[in-house]
Amino acid sequence: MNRYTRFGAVLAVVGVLALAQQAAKPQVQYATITGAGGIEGTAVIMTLPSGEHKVFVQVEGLKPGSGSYANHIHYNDKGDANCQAQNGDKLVGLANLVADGKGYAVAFTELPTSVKYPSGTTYVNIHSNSPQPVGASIACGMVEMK
Ligand SMILES: [Cu+2]
Repeated sequence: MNRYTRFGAVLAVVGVLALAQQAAKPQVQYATITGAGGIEGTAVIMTLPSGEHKVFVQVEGLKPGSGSYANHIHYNDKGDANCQAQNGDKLVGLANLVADGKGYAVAFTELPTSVKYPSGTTYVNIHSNSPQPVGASIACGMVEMK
């Protein structure tokens, strides 16, 4: 290998690495969650190049030790799902949030590539857990592109 071919080989490797890095960049969306009684939290939705989604939800201000809370990504066919209107009649299920002794909860959900992220606006809803296991919304956040 002479100097020039070696230089060319290095350039090629750098180029491939740069492309790989670009292709591997996940897309990130997030939601700032707020609710009555000082409930607040954040959801981060990472979409990997493979189409897989990783969803992290953290919330605080729940009643300490108050059990598990259903939470979902809500959307609708019209594409205008909105927290205030609570008009997202379709949903993507997420792992339950379980309130610890301080009222904190964290949940992580991996959605397979078969789950396409809904089009239109979406929101993350946290539901009350009493008297029924999946009650009305107690906190919500619109999902925005980072
Ligand atoms: Cu829901």
